[in-house]
Amino acid sequence: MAATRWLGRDGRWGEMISEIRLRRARIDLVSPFRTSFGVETSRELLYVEVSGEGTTGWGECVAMSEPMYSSEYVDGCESVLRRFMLPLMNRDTTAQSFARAVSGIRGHYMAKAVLETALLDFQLRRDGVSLGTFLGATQTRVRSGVSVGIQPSIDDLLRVVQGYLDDGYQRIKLKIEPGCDIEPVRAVRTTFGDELLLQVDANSAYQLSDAEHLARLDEFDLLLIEQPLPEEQVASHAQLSKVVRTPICLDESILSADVAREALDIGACSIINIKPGRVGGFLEAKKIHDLCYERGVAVWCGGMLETGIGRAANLALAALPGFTLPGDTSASSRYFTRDVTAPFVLRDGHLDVPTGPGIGIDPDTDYLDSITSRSDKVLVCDE
Ligand code: SMG
Ligand code: MG
Repeated sequence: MAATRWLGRDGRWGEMISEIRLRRARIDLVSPFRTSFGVETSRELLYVEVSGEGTTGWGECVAMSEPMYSSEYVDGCESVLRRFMLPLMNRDTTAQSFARAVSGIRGHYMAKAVLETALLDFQLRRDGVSLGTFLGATQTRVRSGVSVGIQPSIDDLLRVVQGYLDDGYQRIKLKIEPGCDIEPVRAVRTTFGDELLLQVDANSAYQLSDAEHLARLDEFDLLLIEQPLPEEQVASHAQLSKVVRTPICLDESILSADVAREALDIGACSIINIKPGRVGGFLEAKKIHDLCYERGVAVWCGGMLETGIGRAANLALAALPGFTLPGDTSASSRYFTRDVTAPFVLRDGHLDVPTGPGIGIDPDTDYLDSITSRSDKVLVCDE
């Protein structure tokens, strides 16, 4: 292929994009993951690969196969990428210019994020800069927490939690739902003691009328209650926080830095779970971090059952100074028997932040190909 170099706005020569691919794959989870909205037994994957001049940038879409966590789902992401986002691309589109170009498309944060991340990875690899350095990381490793799905019985729950603590996880998050909340939390707190960093996540399963019930969690000294009420009911979370003493953390509701600012201004939450995929990408995620850091609001990095590609990028973000709480950044073995990259391994309760260019890790292409159902060239730029 002819050499395609371009003079970037920064005055430096860089490689142009010659090809974009959408890859669909599927990977089984080591155990079913049950939340208040459903059970995941495998992960439907959508990767975006941006290539040019021998460099490939990767993005992993965080959307699930069904629109149960939020309105987005993986087939929908692929569709909106193909119909409305990829047509906005040029050979010299950057993550930053892409973010501006798609700002007029409402919603579809997870679709925006996967392409923006692949573009960012592409340009950072080209420039030899790690994502962590680009974002302003100050930590070389991050404390790992683990998200524990709803279990069939309290005995099962205690066994699973014990296993994760034996692995070295520094914080436990319990998924809860109405009818499965106070007693499991009590059992975990009683069994593992007051020192355990413990929090819960309801994935929007409660109503404001459950406020008194949720206040019963106060006695367990939790770090936070994550997203108790529906995504749209930001103001109701402010009401709830007047009844419940445990800090409220928002996940699904926080779709942008503007929403984060408003939520903090009205007292809807005092902690924020930042997921780049949920807010349209790393550029917006960094804005939320910076806003919270300025205000002294703690943040932590959420997870969406990512494979190594998405996990590597999340770790770079989680290394920013405002990420003072352990995230749902668990080891590869918590999710998969074999990850698509070299596995992320827990060492002393931490995961290392990749230091190589871009996201700092490459997929094992043979293995990835073996779980791939299709890989489509969607944009080819020929001289
Ligand atoms: O990646 O460890 C992970 C999953 C963490 O609980 C987790 N994610 O609401 O925060 C959340 C959920 C969303 C995905 S549930 C299938
Ligand atoms: Mg959550």
